[in-house]
Amino acid sequence: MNLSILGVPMDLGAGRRGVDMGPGALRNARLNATLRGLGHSVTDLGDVAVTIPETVDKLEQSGLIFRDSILGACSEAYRRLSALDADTFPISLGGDHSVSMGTVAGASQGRRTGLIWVDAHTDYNTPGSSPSGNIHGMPVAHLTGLGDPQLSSIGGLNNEGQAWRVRPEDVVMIGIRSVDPAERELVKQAGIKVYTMKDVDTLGISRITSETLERLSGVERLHVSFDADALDPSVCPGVGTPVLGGLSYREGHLLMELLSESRRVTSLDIVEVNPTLDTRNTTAEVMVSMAASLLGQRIL
Ligand code: HAR
Ligand code: MN
Ligand code: MN
Ligand code: MN
Repeated sequence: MNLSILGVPMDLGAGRRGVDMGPGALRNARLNATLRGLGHSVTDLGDVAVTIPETVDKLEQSGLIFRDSILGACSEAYRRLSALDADTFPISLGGDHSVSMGTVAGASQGRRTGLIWVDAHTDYNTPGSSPSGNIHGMPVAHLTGLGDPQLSSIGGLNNEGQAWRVRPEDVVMIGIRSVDPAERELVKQAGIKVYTMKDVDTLGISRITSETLERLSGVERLHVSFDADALDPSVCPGVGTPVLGGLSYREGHLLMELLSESRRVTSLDIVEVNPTLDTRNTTAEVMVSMAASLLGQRIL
């Protein structure tokens, strides 16, 4: 496959600094060479330019924390990715999870897209519901059309001339164990399918993956957005918002292996890797291994 890698070194959406170093940490953990070793042709597109937080006022013009700069970086990621051939598989490197407002839209090529959101958090807050005001808790809400009108229109127009959006029924979340009170109501209202950690424990990843692929059988594109905090903090310590009781190393790999076998996934994000909170780049190395499993690495 032709793979294109795009870094979005942005920590403006997170409450703690440091995920802007995620793309460097992932490249340092041999992302590109690992994927080439699996037989892929890998093009690194470099990084999107991101505003340095110290150079602007936190509330900028909009009153939402760093909204204007986040909108700028996400729009640039959208432009870079939507310019790729439809048969190129883009891998976007965060950055905090707000980068996905641009990367999912760009990777979608204006098509109906299924979104597999692997995360401890549902990231379905709006500016009105968010307890923190941090935009990395809001990307899925914006991708489905809620929240700030500019952040929810990054994807331009679809083939029918309407604003491109992810349909709530095309979103499946896996690994969830932290949802804010008002956010819970929004997730329920939207009808988003959520597999909590309780579901992972009771059903198992194998059944969850087949149900997910069945549910998303009608989409043209399929995007995996993988937040490193979905994995247990004992596996991925280098994250800004760790939550106990996460996916094991093998559960993460099994999910990626089964998705790989389906041959349906068309794009990937790796986000929320924070080298300043990590031990010896472990989190980046684990996330590179997850990407490898999604892109064809097998045990035998
Ligand atoms: N729900 C919390 C908020 O909105 C924290 C969510 C953000 N953390 C993440 N995203 N890493 O998955 O502030
Ligand atoms: Mn997230
Ligand atoms: Mn998260
Ligand atoms: Mn378990």
